[in-house]
Amino acid sequence: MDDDFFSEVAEPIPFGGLDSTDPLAFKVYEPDRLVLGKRMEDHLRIAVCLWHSFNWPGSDVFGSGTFDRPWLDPRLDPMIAARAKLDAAFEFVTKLGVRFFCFHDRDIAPEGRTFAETRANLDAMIDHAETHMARTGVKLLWGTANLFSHPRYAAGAATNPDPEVFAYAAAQVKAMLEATHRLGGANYVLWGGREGYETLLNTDLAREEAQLARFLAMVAEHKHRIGFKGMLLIEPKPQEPTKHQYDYDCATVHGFLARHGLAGEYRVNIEANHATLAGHSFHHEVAYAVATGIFGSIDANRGDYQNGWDTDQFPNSVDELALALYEILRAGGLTTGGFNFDAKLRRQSMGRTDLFHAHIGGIDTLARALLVAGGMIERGALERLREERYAGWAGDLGRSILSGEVLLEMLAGRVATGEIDPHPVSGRQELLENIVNQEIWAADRPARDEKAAGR
Ligand code: XUL
Ligand code: CO
Repeated sequence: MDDDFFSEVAEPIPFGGLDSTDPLAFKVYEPDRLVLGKRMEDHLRIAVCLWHSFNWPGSDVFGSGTFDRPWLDPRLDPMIAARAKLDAAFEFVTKLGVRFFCFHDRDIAPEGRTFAETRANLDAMIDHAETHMARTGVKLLWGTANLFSHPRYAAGAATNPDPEVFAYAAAQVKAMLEATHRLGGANYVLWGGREGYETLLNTDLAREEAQLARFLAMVAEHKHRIGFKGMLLIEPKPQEPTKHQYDYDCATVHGFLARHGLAGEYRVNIEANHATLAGHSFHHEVAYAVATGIFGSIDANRGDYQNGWDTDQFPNSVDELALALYEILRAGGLTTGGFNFDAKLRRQSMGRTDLFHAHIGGIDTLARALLVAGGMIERGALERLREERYAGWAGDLGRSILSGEVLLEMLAGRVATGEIDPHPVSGRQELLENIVNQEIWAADRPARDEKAAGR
């Protein structure tokens, strides 16, 4: 097999600017460009995922793989194929010029006939990944274990009715958590692949919740035992593959963590399309996680508003990403997290170069959204209007209510005398939306022009 999988693409993808006609150049993303005093690359911490981009052949439930991926040829020896896949992925990531990648254990190492053989495959491939990382400087945003593809996990992993499956999943997560630690991963992700149910008729909800809590407590304990300093992240999703997934959305995960004393141990990896499948906006999920202190990282893939399933498309809406980025920047920006493209090409995008087009478009969309969000923060109009809206809570009445000094009876007395007599005020939603749109239409405008205009 050839060892140059992307020979059509120059290294690394250059910045061409908005007037560029080169499809293999970034139009907006300039890693060194400063936004709010920080480099774009450091703001966004972009990652390529191995699962969808290198491990998936372009199959769907109605048809087989369509993609030109020589490393996925089923006639190859599984370990030779695994090495070629990782070589291709590192060639891609370095040519794209991003700093991070993400993977499941099964994305890089095939399952063996026994657990010991599977472990040996993983160890050999982690060695191979370590060599590539040392050579290229590419870092691991997160590692995770695939606890959903093998038939043993058909009824869930931690929430399986059979404790032996729980134990098997525990062994698999232990291995992958240690591998992530060894590679210096910034986070470890737990997406509850099949932690949910198909029918309540055979499901004991209370028991399964207790099992999941026990599992997550064991993972946190092991993290501390081995000295892994990265963040543990749960990835909410409401359904698919199961009819109902327990980690439904950020609020559900937050309540679960609080109920089981795990609140300090886990944060969330929010996937844009999972938010919309849960009936929320991506903006809502990010804002909720920030407000409750559990925001961790992002899987940036979007859905299609026409479909009710996880289409996992590369992001292309500046409007939607800008609102999410605004919340992230307001909260001080990403720490251990990043923007991972857990996204799939469409099945007809068969060529290897299509992977570049998809990532270049997604990264440019993110970069443009970052400029918009940075402008919203810099000009501060939205924040000022929000603060004005709550100004009463900084006054005597607001403070005395929140401090617990006043009782229902005392408030009722002041209302009865007419001393307290509220007058509704405008929420000014359309004004706020106009401010956001103005930023979107003028994202490249430097802040000083704005100041000169006296806004
Ligand atoms: C599935 C999904 C996964 C997780 C990692 O919908 O998003 O790729 O991100 O297991
Ligand atoms: Co994901």
